[in-house]
Amino acid sequence: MPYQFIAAPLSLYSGKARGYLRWKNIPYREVLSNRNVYESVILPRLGYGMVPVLITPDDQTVQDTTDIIDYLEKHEDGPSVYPQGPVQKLAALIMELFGDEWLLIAAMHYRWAYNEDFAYQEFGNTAFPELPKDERYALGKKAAEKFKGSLPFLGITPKTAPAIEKTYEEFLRAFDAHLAVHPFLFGTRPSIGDYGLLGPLYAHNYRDPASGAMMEKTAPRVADWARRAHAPQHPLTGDFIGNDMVPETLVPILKMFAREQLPILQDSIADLKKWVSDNPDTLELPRITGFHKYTIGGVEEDRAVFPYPLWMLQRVQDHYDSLSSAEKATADALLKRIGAADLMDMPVQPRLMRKDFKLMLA
Ligand SMILES: N[C@@H](CCC(=O)N[C@@H](CS)C(=O)NCC(=O)O)C(=O)O
Repeated sequence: MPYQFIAAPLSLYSGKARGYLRWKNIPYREVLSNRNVYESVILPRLGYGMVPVLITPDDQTVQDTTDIIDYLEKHEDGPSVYPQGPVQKLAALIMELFGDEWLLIAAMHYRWAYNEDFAYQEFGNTAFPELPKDERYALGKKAAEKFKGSLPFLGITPKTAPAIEKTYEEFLRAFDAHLAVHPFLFGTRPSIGDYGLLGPLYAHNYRDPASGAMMEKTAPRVADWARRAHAPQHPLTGDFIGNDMVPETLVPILKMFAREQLPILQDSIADLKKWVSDNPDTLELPRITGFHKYTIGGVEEDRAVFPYPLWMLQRVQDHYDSLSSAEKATADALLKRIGAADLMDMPVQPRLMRKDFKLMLA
């Protein structure tokens, strides 16, 4: 049995892991996460509904795209998506966090502001592929309610919509300029950071028709990158740029991370601490620990506080902690330059871990 990859074309995180599976030339079979698979495979294995899911040839279940990629990096041969260079790797991990959890805001906004009907049909096509088109649409609309309903929790409201678009366009222009020089974030080989960006930028903002048209127009090189990073075949594995260099053209994007996402993460740490002192006997974290004010493109709005991104932040910090003092000095220079000097001064405490598909206190 090859690997089974349970996923869906419209799913943001499926696109991230699929791009990786294809690049790494992993033998796998994709299984559509229709209602039947959801009920008979996903729910019993995870205890809740989430895609994508990887089932290994020896029948282990792996969920969370980061865990899927790390599992395959460990168990399969071939070139790695983690740069060897300590500073490149730090920047790549930051980009994964930025794509997975911050560009998610733009991905959700554009899907529901400009592609609503398409999305309803796609939800129905995924869950009930056997039904006629209009029934798929009607049931898809019902199935999509939860996702559309999550917008205010992510801080996506009429008040923030213009700022979300402004910051997303700024990101697109910066990434387009980078891609004029390098095919991927750190050279000719895609990195874990590329796959973090691929989630929001492929399944939502490239594949959703109105968003894809906007991407082609505003940032054609980003659309081309999305096709390449998700392409079925990669004749060349490519290489990371030498000398542990972080391209100058990534600095504007890393600055966006520092300006926009870092304060959210700082607040989330404070909220985690509060949640832990309010719930001293609970080890499993809820999806939301509280609510806070966040700022996007200078506009303030209420938003839920999610502890999960702190697990990803912890990965960034653990990597930094593993560096020698000389390497730390080079990493510090980059962090200072992008306005993220605080990043290593805000440990995730208490530490988090993922166990049995749950986010827990370590
Ligand atoms: N961090 C997870 C996120 C996965 C995720 O949010 N998947 C979405 C579809 S793209 C989902 O299944 N959501 C169901 C839910 O949130 O209840 C990962 O990387 O796998």
